[in-house]
Amino acid sequence: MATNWFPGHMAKALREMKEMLKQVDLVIETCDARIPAASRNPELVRLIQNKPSLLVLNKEDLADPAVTRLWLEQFASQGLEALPCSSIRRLGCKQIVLAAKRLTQDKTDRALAKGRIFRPVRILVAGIPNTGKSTLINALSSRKAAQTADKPGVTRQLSWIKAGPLELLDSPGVLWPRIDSQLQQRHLAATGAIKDNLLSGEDIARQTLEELCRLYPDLIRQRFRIDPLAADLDRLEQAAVSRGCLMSGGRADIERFAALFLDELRGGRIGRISLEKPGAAG
Ligand SMILES: Nc1nc2c(ncn2[C@@H]2O[C@H](COP(=O)(O)OP(=O)(O)O)[C@@H](O)[C@H]2O)c(=O)[nH]1
Ligand SMILES: [Mg+2]
Repeated sequence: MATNWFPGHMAKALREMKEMLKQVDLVIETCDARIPAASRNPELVRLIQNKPSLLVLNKEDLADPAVTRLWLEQFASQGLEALPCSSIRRLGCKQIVLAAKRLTQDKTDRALAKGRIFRPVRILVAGIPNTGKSTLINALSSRKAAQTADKPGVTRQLSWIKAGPLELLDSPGVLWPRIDSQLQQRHLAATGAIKDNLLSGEDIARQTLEELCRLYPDLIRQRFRIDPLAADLDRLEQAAVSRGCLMSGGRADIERFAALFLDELRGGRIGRISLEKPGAAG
């Protein structure tokens, strides 16, 4: 069911974004701090490579802080400006404003030298769906100017929003036509960046639970009361039974539990979890 993978509005958004780049001083690229590899669109990265840019690792409140630190070190070593942020809690916003001003200082100074009056720093906020672009804009502008939603595909129009010294352009999330890595594809689905119906919810849940049993056994043991390290078990079924997610007759209701598990994961209720570490193969 790959019908919605690269819908027409995303292709159109990329084209429009290319046009908008001429008008902006800086691009803020948002990614999901839990999956900083899978949640960056290589086509967008290519599109903005010659523009000053700032990578925001958003939803930092849901990610493992130790792993986020590793990512920040890795991006710094690559000469890429990156900052952590929890736009929903408005944490990290001041640093973003300061970085945005610093990264565009040359341009501002040149404009002033030419005798131009003050002009706000113009910023395009771009990234894949559901990485919190609209929430970040609202946090930076201290009001609910941009529409947000816990599902991809809500922001469809490009529109400017004033935020003190900044002018922010919200944009629709853009995916790319081919995601080669199945692992990254699953990470995108598990965190809610792509619509669930692209992959089976049960498969995503089962594989992600397996992954979490390896990465965060203690969190899984605490939350689902199963043995995360026992061999040869369907842990999804075990966790469903342990949670009391049963059908009449007493068998595990795996479909219902898979949805519940993904909901808890996406909402951060299992704990602060990062699915990707720097350097790991995708
Ligand atoms: N926990 C957490 N959730 C966030 C954060 N930023 C955004 N969200 C949530 O992620 C979902 C998508 O946000 P939205 O701003 O609409 O994403 P967009 O598609 O990139 O514009 C919404 O449910 C937001 O409440 C954050 O920093 N932390
Ligand atoms: Mg949006």
